[in-house]
This record gives sequence, structure tokens and C-alpha cells, in this order.
Amino acid sequence: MANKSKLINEQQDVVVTQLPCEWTLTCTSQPSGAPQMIGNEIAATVPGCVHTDLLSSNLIHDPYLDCNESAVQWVSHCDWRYETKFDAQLFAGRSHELVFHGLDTAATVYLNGQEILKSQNMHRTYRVDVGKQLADGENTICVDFQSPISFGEELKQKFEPRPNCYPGQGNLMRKMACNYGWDWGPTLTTAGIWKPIELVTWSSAKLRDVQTDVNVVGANGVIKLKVEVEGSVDNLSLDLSVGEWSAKCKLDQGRGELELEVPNPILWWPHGMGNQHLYELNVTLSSGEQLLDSKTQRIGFRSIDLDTSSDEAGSEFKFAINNLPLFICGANWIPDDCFPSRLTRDRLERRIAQAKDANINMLRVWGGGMFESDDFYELCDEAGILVWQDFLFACATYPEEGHLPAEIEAEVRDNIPRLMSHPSLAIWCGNNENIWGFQDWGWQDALEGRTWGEHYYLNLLPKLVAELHPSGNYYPGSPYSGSMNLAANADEHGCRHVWDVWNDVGYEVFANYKPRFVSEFGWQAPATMATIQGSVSDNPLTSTSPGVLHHQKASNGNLKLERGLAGHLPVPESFDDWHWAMQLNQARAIKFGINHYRSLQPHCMGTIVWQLNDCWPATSWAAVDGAERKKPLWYALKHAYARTALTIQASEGGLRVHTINDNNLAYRVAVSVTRYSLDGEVLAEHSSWRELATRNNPAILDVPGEVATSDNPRDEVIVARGDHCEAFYFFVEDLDLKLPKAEFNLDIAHTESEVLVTVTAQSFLKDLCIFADRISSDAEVDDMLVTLLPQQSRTFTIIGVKSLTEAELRKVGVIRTANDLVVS
Ligand code: BMA
Repeated sequence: MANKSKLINEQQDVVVTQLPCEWTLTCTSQPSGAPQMIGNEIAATVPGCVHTDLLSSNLIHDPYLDCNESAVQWVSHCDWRYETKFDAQLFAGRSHELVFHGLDTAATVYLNGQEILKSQNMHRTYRVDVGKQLADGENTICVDFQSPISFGEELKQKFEPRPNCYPGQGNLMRKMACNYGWDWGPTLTTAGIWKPIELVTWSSAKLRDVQTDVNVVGANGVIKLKVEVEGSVDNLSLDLSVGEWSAKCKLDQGRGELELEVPNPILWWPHGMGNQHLYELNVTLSSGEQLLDSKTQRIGFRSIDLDTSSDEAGSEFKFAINNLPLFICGANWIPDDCFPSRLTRDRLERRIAQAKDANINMLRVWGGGMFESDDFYELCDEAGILVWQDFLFACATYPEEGHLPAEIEAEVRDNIPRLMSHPSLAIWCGNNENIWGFQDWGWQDALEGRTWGEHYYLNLLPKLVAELHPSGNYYPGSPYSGSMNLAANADEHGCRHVWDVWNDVGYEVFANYKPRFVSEFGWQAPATMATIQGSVSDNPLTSTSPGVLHHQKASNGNLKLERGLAGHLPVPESFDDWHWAMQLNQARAIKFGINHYRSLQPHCMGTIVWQLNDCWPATSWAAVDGAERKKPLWYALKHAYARTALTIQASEGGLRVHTINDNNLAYRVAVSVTRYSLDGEVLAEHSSWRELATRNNPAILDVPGEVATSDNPRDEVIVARGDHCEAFYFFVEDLDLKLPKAEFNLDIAHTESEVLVTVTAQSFLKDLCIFADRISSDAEVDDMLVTLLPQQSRTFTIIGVKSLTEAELRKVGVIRTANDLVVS
């Protein structure tokens, strides 16, 4: 029986019907040694992929658990066939088209036994006229996928060697690079129909591409609309309307261009700068009275400029929204699941809410992943989070021959029009680390003069952005210094990455740099304990037990974690202490880096931390782990990215308090600096009655010598306090600090939906965290990394658990302080 299809739009001449979700999957070729699969037909879901279908049919174990990833490698070596039946009505005089929104990756499509498409680009939308093959009534569609491994091997034969930092042939084809494995993600190279397929029918003409370029010029919102029409092109008119404003034109040869000015629109702002006002934009295509096709988009009026002009220090990298410069408090974004077809709008909404709650105002969609779903950009529009969108090139050389240039151009022509209308879309970027790699990582020797992708980053992509999205910003790479004659990762120019800190040295080295913009810097830590326990069944569970180690993909990751403690914290003995020390060190490392870079504004105008999220449960640089739980780093980001913040920085002359303000309004605040002994005695104090920090221009207060100079560095702390913000400065690292044994009282109160835990310090408590996930895997606390002087209290709110007892809170690992790691 053929499946019933769902009618999406019956109002207009163009009718869009989504093909059914129920398909079958069969293996058509398998490697020796794999479980017997050929001929075994299983139920499949579209959108989806072979791994998720095999998982639903219990034919593989969950590859996110334990070391199961290794046991499913055979899946990537098989060829697979997806098949389904669907009903269609053939109308004489109408055109019939199948639209494939996402085929991953090497596929041949047959309709009723006839080949209609060969595709090899996961990022493209393919439209196929099926007027000749479509049957009135039942139809059979079948999609054959070649194994991504064997496809890669074929390509490898075609292209001469091209360096790639990661295994697999992701740089020779147009498939999400991290699907071949990354230093935070498993190798689960999949295949499948990852986005819907639609049947579209129409009688005379339909909209093909709609490019909506929105800008603000002076006080006016300006929309420049370009459309391309498919079909018979006579006597067509195009209407554009936004609220009470509209424009109309006749189409010429199937193309139409309209410009609409909206006087004094309500502006769209990133959160923290204003509201996220969105307008509905309607485009209709008609022929006389007959409505043929229409498209609705939600737009926002804003201008986004990237200033890269030269100055005395080098060259800037400064974003301005509606002519107001802003410091970017950013985070890098990777695909939130290895199998993108599983990413629901709800999951993305939770992640973007977590970003916003951490005061993040930009997400960088990193080039080893994908162009995200429409949901992602819509949610960023609503949340007021800017999007930096990399084109899809990462950590490798990319040939400029064969099928690649045309495929790249086609995918960009599909995705710029899809995404450009989003007010959150702030910048298109050519690649991740490829120019840096070409200059510094020995690639030139290996290439022996062969192409590596420069043409894409310096010619093709900027040309396409200029043509398709004229008001859009383009920058050739992350990192890049504005010219191929400069070192791509220079401190003085453009955007840079800071990776020696994690890979080679220690986090104190963040302070050695004076960058203009840092688009990547990161530090690792394990996932939350509930997430580790939910994904690894090692007994005993240790930092090197097989499952835990399997979920650490960075080269020498655990060694680097351990080395990173040097000079800061002792190397822990128990797994509990290891887990806590690594999470604490991660949070401190990143907070240290952000505080330093933010204190340098306006010289430095942004930091994009590596990385917000994870695609599976792992030890990684993420702030939110693969099971969506927040690591201490998330709380550190929320503190470090607060719109008004204090930080105490060591400078040559002594100590300085930087009052940082990212608000439009100037921040006038009384700041006190007090030196205490760790038992809470005031040793010296200074108050400044008014610090005045204007947007992106920190006020700097020199801490007077009597406060800045310690009598007993191992036993003292300086606290700077402003309005709702404070900062701490210790003269020595915890290794040498005389932290007392942590003593505190607990007071627990219950409301209908929350548990309130008041901690009253009986001793100095450094970086106190409550790990609610250790009591109940769904529980979450509102704040972490809180330092208290003796007798100070803080009330924490815990959600996701009905009641809590003191005994539960006092269990090993639930309430932690830095004190625990240094006091034996
Ligand atoms: C940079 C990123 C990623 C990587 C990260 C951590 O190179 O662009 O490729 O995951 O560092 O090593």
C-alpha cells in the first residue's frame, strides 16, 4: 500500500507535498567481517540516516555508549538502499518536480526504476523535473547510497595528496568534515536522506530563489529583493510587502528585483543592546488575478558592519550593529549531534537558550560542520544571538579541480539565499584554519605546488557573497590577518586563534597576547558526572578506564589536562578529585583568558570561546556536554561575559581593577578594593567613589600600594566590589595558597518547584560548586564557582528535584570547593 502524503500548501497554484517518512533500508554491499546484512529489509525513517535506522531496529548498539563506536565501523563501509512508495496525482499541463533537501552524500536516485539524479553534495538542494517518470497513482522511489568510505577512496585516486589534519577524505567531497571524526567527536561516518524530500507541482511558474537583503541606511530600513522564477515567464508580477509597506514589479525574463524602503523601522538588536523586533515579509508571484506562489520570511532591520581598517596597532576586527560597536562575547558551535537529522527544534532551542543565559551574543557555526537548519537561525533571530557562519572548509587543504569548484558554488548558491534574510546572520567566513595551516603547518611541502583552496577563500566565495548578499560581511578565514602577506594568526591583525595555551603551555599564557579578536581559544574538561555515568559503564570508573578514555578524542588529551594543572592545582589521586580539578581548571582557564581580552577593549573587540556544545558525551572543550548538562565552564562564561563586570589584572606597575561595561548606558559605579586575610580580617581597603565605564571603554583603577602589596601572599585575597559584581585576586596559586578545610552550614528550603540551598561559610571557600546532577540526573543549580569569605552566605536555587536533604548534599562530590583539592 502506498503511503499517504501530507499536503503543505493548498492555497496557491504551487502545491508542495512532503514525501512520506516511512521507508525501508537494505544493505546492498557489505565488507567482509561485518554482520550479515544483505537482503535484510528494515524499517527506516526519512529524514534520518543509516545509523539511526539500524539503532531503531536494534541492529547496532548505541555508538555513544562505552566503546560501541568501534563496533559499528562496518556500517560506513556498506552501500545502502532506501526505498518507499508514495501516491501522486499527475495533472496534465502541470510541472512536477522532486526536491531533495539533503542527501548525504554519494547517491543515485531512481523513480519507478528510472535514474533521475546522481548527487554528491550533502549541503545542496537538488530539484529534479520528474514529469516523465512520475506515475498517476503509486510511485516507487529508491535512493542508493555508496559507502562514504569507498566514495572517499575513489576520490583519493583522482586527486593527488592533499594534507588534512583529520582522517578520512572529507576535504575531497562536500560532506560535513567532522562526520569522519574530530578531536571531540567520534567517527560515525554515515549516509542517508538527512532532510525531507518534497513533490512540488505547478501550472505555469514558481519562485525558485528568493534573495532578501535587509539593511538599515540612515533612518530607513532597506530591503533589496531579487527573485528567480522557474517555468513559463510571461506576464508575471511580483509583490513584496512588510506591514503597511509594499512594492510591486513586473518580471523580466523570469527575474525580478524590488527595493523597498521602510521609514523608521523598529530595529533588531542582539540581546543586551535592545529588543529583537521581527517583521513578516511576504513575497507573492502572480499572473493576473491568479496567485501562483508565495514565500514568507521573518526579517529584522539592522545594519551589521565589520571594521577591519588599519590603525597604529595593526588592523581592527570590530563589529558594529546599527552603528554601535560591540564586544563579541561568543562561543563556537559544532553540530549538536553526530546525526544532524536527529536535531529537533526543541533541542536547538534549549541550546540557544543556554547560550543566551551565559551572556553569549554570537555563535560561530564552525566550518567543519554544516549550514544549520532554518530552525537554528530563526531561534538565533528570536534570542538576539548573532551568527558567524563559516563556509564549510576546516583544517585541511581543498583541491580546486574536478567536481569541487562547481559543487562549492552550487552549495553556496543554495545556502546564501536560504540564510541571508536572518537578522542574526552577521558574517560569512571563508574557512577554519586553512590559511594558517597553509602558512605554518608544513602543508606547502606536502602540496608541491598543488592547489589548496586559496581560490575559494580569496576569489569564489567573496564574489558569491558580493553577488548574492551585497550588504553581507565576508572575511576569508578564521584566523586571518587581512592579507596573504601577513601571518594569518598574527596578534596585531584581524581575528586569531590561541591554541598554544592548551596544546603546549599553560593558561597563564593567554595573558601574553594582545589580540584584536580571538575567534578560537579553549580548554578541555570531562563531561558532568551524570553524563559520564550515563554513557560509560567502566567499573571502576577512572580517568583512564577504557570507556572514559574512548570518549577523549584529543591527541594526548588527558596528558594535556594533567599538564594544565601544573603551577595551579595538585595532580589529583581519586577519580572524583580528577574530575573536579579538571572541570575547575577549565572554567578558570577560560575565565582568565576572557577577563584579560575583555580588559583590552577597545583594542580587542571579541572572544569566541571553543566550544559551546558537544555532539556526544565526551571529554572536550565544551561548556555544555553532550547530554545537555552545564559544566562549571558554562557558569564561568556567564560570569566572565556579564555585561558589566570587574576584573583585577596584574600590570607592570602593580594591580588594576578594570570596570567593564558593554551596555549602551555609561556605567557609573563606586568600586572598593579590599585586601583580606583568608580568615576574613580586613587588612587594607580603598574606595573609589565613582568609576565611569562607557561602552567598550573600561575604567581603570590603579590599586593603591597598601592594598596591592601583600604581607603574607599565601594567606590573603583582594576583593574588588562594584554594583552587583565582584572580582578576586590571589597573590599565589592554589598550590601555595593556605586554603583552610572547607567548613560551611547548610540551610535547605523547599518551594513548589525549587529547592533553595543556603551555604554559610564557616571558613574561606574558594570556587564553591554544587553538583546537583550527582543527586538526580535532571537536577540543575543556578550558579557555580562562588567564593565566600567566612560568615558570608549564598543561596543557590536547584531545579529538577523535588526535595533534598542535608545528608544528600553532603555526599562525596556534591558540594565541592577548591579547598578540597589542596587540603589533605
Ligand atoms: C581548532 C578547531 C577545531 C578543533 C579545535 C580543538 O582547530 O578549529 O578544529 O576541534 O581547534 O583542537
